[in-house]
Amino acid sequence: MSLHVSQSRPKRYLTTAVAVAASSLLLAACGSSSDSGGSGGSGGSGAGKNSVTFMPKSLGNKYFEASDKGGKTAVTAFKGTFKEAGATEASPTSQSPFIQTATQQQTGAIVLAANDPKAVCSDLNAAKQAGVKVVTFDSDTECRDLFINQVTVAGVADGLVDLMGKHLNGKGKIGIESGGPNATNLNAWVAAIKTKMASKYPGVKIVDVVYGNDVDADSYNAAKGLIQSHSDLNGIIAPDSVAVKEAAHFISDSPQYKSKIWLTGLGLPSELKGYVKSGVIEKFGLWNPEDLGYLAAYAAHALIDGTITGKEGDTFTAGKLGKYTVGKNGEVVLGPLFVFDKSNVDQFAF
Ligand code: RAM
Repeated sequence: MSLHVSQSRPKRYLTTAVAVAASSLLLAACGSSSDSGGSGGSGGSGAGKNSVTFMPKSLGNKYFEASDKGGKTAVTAFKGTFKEAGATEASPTSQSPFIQTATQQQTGAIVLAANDPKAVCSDLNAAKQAGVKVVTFDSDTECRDLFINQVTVAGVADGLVDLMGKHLNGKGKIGIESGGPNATNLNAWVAAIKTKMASKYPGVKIVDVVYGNDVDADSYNAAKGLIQSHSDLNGIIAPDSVAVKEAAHFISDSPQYKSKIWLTGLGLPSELKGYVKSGVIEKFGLWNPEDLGYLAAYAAHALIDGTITGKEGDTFTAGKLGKYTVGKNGEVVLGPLFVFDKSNVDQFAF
């Protein structure tokens, strides 16, 4: 199972992550955008055919800081201009003004993780009309040229359901804690987790689904509400990096739940390793978010230079990750779900 993490990478990542985090904090004050030029741009705005504008769900989320860092590495490698634009809030409408600005600036491609599949469509369609290539990553919408999917929906659901179902020996009550209530990826995973759990572990009942909006405080309170309102709860699946981190945070603050609630989900090793060591969480899943951004940037580049149009069977090379083929519905899949636990959690920089 390859996660494309080289031995030397963690140290380098840590150094730059500090810089990325610091700049994101500054941007997060008002919601903003930032440039980093290569030779492909046509000026200070970061516009130009070879410019790629990354739009995460929100700024300040470490998961998207990692994916955007991977995107920047790729854009720098193909000598384009990298730009990141977004707001601090992951709401359905928060991405629209940034899409409009990037279109006016004639960016070559927008690479977006959609907070809401419908709310962004009129602006993305206008961008496409103006000649901008549109790639989604992490969370899809129909109005794009290509979707870079981290792991198939079934891959995420199977992995998380098996972790929980096996731990509970097929019997118990659990809740799901998600992030943004409109996000395509999260809603697809929640639906698939429900279906898979019912068919594979019918004795494990999902009693509630709560949402933390990808915000720390909301996610902490969602976990608290879920646990306190179901006294017989045995576990939580949190398929969202902010939700799983804050559920772990709440359980850590409330030791009476530590041996009672078995928590798993999708999270960053860098954010969860302390909780793994203190026994709040044993196993969780993810992919390499840096590679996701890196692949999305190369896909944008291939669309911009006409190597691909996004149709099934198109192939392109994504730098160090190698060759990828576009599958059904204009989708490219990065790889399988990777499971982290105390044996490996220290080995990853993201
Ligand atoms: C959050 C976001 C993102 C998801 C990760 C696991 O950061 O909801 O979409 O893929 O968690």
